[in-house]
Amino acid sequence: MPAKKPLVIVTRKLPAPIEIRMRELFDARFNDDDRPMTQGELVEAMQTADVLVPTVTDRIDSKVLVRAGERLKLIANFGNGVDNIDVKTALSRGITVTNTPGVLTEDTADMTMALILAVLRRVVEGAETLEHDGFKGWSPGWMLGHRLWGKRLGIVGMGRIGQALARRAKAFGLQIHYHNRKPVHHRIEQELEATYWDSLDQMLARMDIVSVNCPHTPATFHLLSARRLKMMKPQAYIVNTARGEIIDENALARMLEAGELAGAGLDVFENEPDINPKLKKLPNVVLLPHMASATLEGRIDMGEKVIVNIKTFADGHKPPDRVIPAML
Ligand code: 8YV
Repeated sequence: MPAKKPLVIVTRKLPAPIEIRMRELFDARFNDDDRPMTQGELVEAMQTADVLVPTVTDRIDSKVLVRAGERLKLIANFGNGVDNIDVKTALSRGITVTNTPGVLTEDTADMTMALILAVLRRVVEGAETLEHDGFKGWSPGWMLGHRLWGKRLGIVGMGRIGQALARRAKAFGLQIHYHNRKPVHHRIEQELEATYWDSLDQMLARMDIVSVNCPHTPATFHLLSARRLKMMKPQAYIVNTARGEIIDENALARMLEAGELAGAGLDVFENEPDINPKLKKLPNVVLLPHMASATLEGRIDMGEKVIVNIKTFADGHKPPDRVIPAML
């Protein structure tokens, strides 16, 4: 990294306080109109910059990485998930990769809880009925949803977000179950009164609600495959605020349509921004446009993390949020 201010290219528009601070610290170039970069523009940026700050909408694959310039030494991702980056290829070319863990946890857990509530209690359907003048008066059978209290929630991936969701869900009277590569510390398990399932298949078959909260890696692509989705109870619900690729979206849409699952709350999709048209037509589904972590506070915290990672790296130290192969 040169002694002068590093040339930092940010691919999307970030909150003003972050861009101002970046301007003070770095030779920073921004994307004022916020249009996603093409692969060609990304290559151009990677040939010019010392540091690239991409987001989930940038595909940093091996094709663009092999064309990166000599001076590109850091990819400081504005985001927690790094499935948009071929990290192995980056590392093999001497490029450090960082992300923004920890600061989106509470917001994402809030939205996951909101989706659980929305789907089981038909919140969106109810609001839409009013919008379309469909409320003709109360009746005992009007808009019946399902009670959360006492139901079993199976969390797939008990990392920071999974645990934050579990804390909220416990307060709503849900019983916490989880599948993870390994059990969490017994003190956390005790606090959450959580039950660990070594076998994802076994857990899925017994849950009333399943929430996906693990990262998308080659090992978790279609983790919820058609075969596994079929193991779920037809009365069960599924919620995903992690990555669309973790669920076989076509299989899910088919099953929801056929009534083989009760409903779904989805904030993420396999081919964003495209959404399986079948999903859009279903009444028992709440769809959100990848906004689980979208709070101003969260975006500023993410930007702060990006700045700390770049500054530490530029000062010759190891940035705190390095992505290492064991995380992939
Ligand atoms: C962010 C996310 O909005 O950080 C992540 O992994 O999925 C999102 O919540 C997005 O990644 C920003 O790049």
